[in-house]
Amino acid sequence: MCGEKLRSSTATSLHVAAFCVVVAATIIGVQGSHKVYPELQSLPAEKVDETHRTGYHFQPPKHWINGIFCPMYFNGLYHLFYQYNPKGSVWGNIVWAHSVSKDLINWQALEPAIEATKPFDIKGCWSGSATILPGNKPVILYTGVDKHNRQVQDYAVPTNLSDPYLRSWVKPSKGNPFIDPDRSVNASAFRDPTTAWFVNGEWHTVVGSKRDMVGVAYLYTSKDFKKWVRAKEPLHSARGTGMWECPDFYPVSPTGRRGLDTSALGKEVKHVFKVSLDLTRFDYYTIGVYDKEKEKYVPDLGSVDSWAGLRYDYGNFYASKSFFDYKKHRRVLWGWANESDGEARDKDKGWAGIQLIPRKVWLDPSGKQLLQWPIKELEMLRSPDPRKLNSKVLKHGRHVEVDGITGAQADVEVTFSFRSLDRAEPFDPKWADLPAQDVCHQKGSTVPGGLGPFGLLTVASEKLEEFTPVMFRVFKKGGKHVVLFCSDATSSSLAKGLYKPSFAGYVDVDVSKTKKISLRSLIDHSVVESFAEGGKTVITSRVYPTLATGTKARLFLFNNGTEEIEVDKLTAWNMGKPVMNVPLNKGASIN
Ligand code: DQQ
Repeated sequence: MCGEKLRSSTATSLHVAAFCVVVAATIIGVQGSHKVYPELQSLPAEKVDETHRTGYHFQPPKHWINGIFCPMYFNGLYHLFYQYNPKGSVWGNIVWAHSVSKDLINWQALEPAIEATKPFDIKGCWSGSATILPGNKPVILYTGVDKHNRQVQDYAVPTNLSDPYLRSWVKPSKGNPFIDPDRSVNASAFRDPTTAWFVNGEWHTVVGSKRDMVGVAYLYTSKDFKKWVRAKEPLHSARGTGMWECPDFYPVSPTGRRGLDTSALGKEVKHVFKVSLDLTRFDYYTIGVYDKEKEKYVPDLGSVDSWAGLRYDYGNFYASKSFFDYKKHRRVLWGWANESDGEARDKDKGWAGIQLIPRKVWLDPSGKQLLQWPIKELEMLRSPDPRKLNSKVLKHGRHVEVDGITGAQADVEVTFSFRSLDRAEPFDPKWADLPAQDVCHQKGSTVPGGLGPFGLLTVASEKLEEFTPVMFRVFKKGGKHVVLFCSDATSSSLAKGLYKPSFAGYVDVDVSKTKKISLRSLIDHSVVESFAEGGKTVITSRVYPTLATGTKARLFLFNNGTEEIEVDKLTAWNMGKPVMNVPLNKGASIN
């Protein structure tokens, strides 16, 4: 994929976009958005290298995974369907793998739900979504690639609705494909139907596409969920953004944290529209209003489509999908993190790709952004005896080890405070047009500052030859302050040839009022997922330490700014290992 080409680059998103346009036009063998390695895609793993495998993130026992594509809650169980290569550790031979869980943390694996077997999906069964129809009937909408290499939209239904695990799915010949791209649609860029919603007496779904460089969400409607008609106008489109993969469209409540069913409407309800931009390989969203009469989505003023806009995660996070959890009345978001170590290493490791921890998502009281937080169920993996620190002062240039915990598999919550903002460095006006990532690259953890950099050094080796700082740095800009949040993989590994980006985003918080900032990091061997200020800004990094592995990985606190920082409160838990994709044999019951 284009992202992989850029693994060793620190290019800005815009540079990424320009680069990818050129590359995408010239590479032969790009299937959808994934680069194809014909010599590797059907090479089964001889062994599975455990060094960087995760302890509590979702992974199958081996081989390639990409994307989430279909989480759902049905009759007391959570189902996850994901794109999986049963034959190798790079993209290819994709099937819809299927796992079930009672709690979104412990998973058991079933047989694949969908494989490429029919004329309407013979060259691929790609991503899609689930909808629960009236009468409690789940249906999967997915993209099939037909024998002419056209992307068409297909459906599948469970063969036996009384099977609690929905092990077996059928793709009826009657009615498939249910959407055929007409001539005005680019049939090689037409995929990933969304969860359908019901309004004005009709079902609605959106399919991601592009027209030249215009990203498009084509809208289709149906009265009976069988015959679908394209609406005159797309639900939404935006110039210069290229292919829109995995669109997601859902309502959010203007107040509170409760999630809404995808069909929920109401005067006050806002909508979120997310796309996975193939050009940059990041997920972007806007917040806006769904005009059900005009069948249009209109982002709020200031909510920007494209890479100038908001991201769920300012790190390695793509092809995400949300679902409404009927059990807990929340909206849950899942993202996929690919590897950043290169396909040759993926082949040697025998695996590639992880699913990130599911996040509850809701609208920030400002109405201008979303908030995200790891689902509560994750806490069942926390050790009963956490390491705690209170009122610990971090002087300039100091780092302090948080001992007594496993630095490779932990959950850490910490609040930092400071007395004054006087020492905050000035924000260089030249940075205004740069992505935060580039500022973080210039102002790394070892570059001394005023108010910051301070934070955690995660997955660190004893003598700090390897470490991944998750940190804050506060700047003065006009009469205000700007908080930069970084998860910087630059020093994460002594290994050569890795992509080690200085991922970063800004946090919309007025620290002059609170003089405090909070952080939570989920550390799991080769992944660090970090949530700043209650989930206002989130960053995921993939890391491949050579020294800081397993029991050798450590965790430190640090401050490299002249302003003294106090660790008000830190709690760090070792994390346990859930049941991860142990097969659920026929006749057996889920644990
Ligand atoms: N991967 C799928 C596509 C989707 C892309 C194919 C996202 O359906 O657009 O495996 O990475």
